Amino acid sequence: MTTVKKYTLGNPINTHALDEKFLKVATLKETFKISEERPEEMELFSWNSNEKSLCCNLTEDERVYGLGETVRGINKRGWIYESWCSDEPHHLEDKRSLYGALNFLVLDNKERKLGIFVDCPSRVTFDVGYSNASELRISFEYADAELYVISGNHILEIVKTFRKMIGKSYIPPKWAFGLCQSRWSYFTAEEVRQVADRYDSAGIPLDAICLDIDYMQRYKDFTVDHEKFPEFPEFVSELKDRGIHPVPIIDAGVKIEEGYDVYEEGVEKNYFCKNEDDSDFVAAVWPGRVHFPDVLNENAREWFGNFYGRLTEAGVDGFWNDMNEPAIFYTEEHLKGVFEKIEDYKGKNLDIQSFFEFKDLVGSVDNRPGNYDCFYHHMDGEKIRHDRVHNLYGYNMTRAAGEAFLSLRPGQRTLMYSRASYVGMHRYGGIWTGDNFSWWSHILLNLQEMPGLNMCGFLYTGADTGGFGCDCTEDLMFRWLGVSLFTPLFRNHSAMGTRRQEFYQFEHTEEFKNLIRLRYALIPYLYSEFMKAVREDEMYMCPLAFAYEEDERAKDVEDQLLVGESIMIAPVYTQNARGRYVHLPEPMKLIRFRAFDDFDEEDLSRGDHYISAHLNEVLVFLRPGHVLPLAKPANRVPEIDYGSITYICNGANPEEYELYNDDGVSAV
Ligand code: MIG
Repeated sequence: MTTVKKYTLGNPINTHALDEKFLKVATLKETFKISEERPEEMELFSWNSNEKSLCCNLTEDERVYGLGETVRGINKRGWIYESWCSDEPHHLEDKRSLYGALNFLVLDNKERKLGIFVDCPSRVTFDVGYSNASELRISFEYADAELYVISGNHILEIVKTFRKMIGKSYIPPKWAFGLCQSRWSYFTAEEVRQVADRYDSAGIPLDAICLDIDYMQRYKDFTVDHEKFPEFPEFVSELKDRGIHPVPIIDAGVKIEEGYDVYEEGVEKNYFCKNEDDSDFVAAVWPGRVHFPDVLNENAREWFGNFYGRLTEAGVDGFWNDMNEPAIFYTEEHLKGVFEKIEDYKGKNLDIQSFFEFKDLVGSVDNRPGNYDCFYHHMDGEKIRHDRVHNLYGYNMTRAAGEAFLSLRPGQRTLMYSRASYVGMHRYGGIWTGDNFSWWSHILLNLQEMPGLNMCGFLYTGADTGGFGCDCTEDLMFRWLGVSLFTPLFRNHSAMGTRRQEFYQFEHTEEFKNLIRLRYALIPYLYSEFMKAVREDEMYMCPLAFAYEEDERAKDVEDQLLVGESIMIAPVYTQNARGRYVHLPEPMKLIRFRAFDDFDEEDLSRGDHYISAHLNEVLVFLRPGHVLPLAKPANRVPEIDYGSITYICNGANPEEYELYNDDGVSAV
């Protein structure tokens, strides 16, 4: 049994984080207005009105989970995080924000288990025992928020209640569980064809290829460069006929260009974000100067969403939404000031002070905080400054698409994943975890980011496998598969200028082929578990701390996860390591996979074990009383033969496993 209490702080903005259906049926136990006059009603928190912060004690043994995709471990304690959607490619431990703003945490100590959701779309700071080791301090820039406190006996129960509150997770088409190959710099249709050809000739399964900004005409949304991608609809059907889905990117900024109809219509209808004087706000991103569609405004959202139809009409059935924090290279106004000031430095002897001033002046034009308090939205009949609602932008861009798909592709699923997010967006799409690097530490980060996302309903997620920035090495790519063979979104993506990392580029292509085929053999299991997690509001990837609450040792495990009901993964993520220690909270069967039909099995007792794994081996641990179905792989997801399924069993029978399947494309 869980109970939910709601507290109100100031005048909250309706964020649409909670599901309207839930709000209609729910009987929140009690609701309180947070105020200093009645502090006894706060119970858990004390409110400090000078600092605009809520404070609660953390006991010594308390663990804190959640906050979506952020740096550092699964247990968030000991660092300070800011909920502020940021275009932050350096996912390093000194960062406080990445792309998402997912303000849900679970506190876990022996006496209490609590879920806390802070529904607030402006900047919120979570000081999780950073300033004071025994305090959780939640500070607001604008103290207008709704706060939900869920108490219960088990972490998983609390997560489930929260998930019921925020509504059902987005379901992608089933083909989106196949491999997607991506790279920023597939410049022509011919290059994309070659990628497909090389996968096919290497015998490596593939279901999708992403089209990055290179397919557009001068980075203009909803356009196609007809010289480099001639006869686009024919190109799309050619790829789809061979079972490969092209997945184009859409950016948040709309290029300012005479004759470009998206721009012209948006200006005419007043659908772009505004300056204070109601002229259209100018920022710059890829195409240079852009306007931002005001997706927080209902009419503008509908208008923007309908443009996805230009691509769905051409046969496209999947998209990714980028730069929707929104990222800003510079604002027109600020840049003007910078150019003026630069004059002062000309011909000057730049000494230690003036040199660094100069460097800051020029080097800090992008994504600066000041870029976000100078433009406005028209939302629910009100003019609202962007910084008050910043964290809702990416959510609403994705919602624009999701709502439009209902009429553009009725009854059908459309693939959609976004970079920025807020709670509630999980009803419209998944997310990828943005610009990581080909670093060993980012394999672990990939794993550690998954639980926080699942807690907020983002089940269709994954990282850029092999790393986005810098040069990928073969051993790193092999080890990364220890995680990403199991994430619902399985995409190999890399940045322009980095070493090519399509799986056929490596020396041991055959071994990669075997492991990708293993992924396809696992899809009946992964898809079943994903769909069950959607239907039952459960975790798809779950920390041991949630599943084995009585096991003190399991609570410290930061590098293993349960995937669905049957298996645990424990990837090797250290360079040159030939294995790793694994903690088994119960006796399990180790399956050391080299291919779907080439593996060894070993029964292991509860406790810690050193497990060796060659580069081409992926470790899976089968829980007692469970089975793992494996199909004969195919080159495309729809061709997987469910008649061929065999089971690896650990003290259970295949009949006990509930396999879920459907046509994979109709809306469910
Ligand atoms: O500023 O479209 O995260 O996946 O390849 C970079 C180019 C813009 C950022 C995305 C990345 C994508 C890249 N984009």
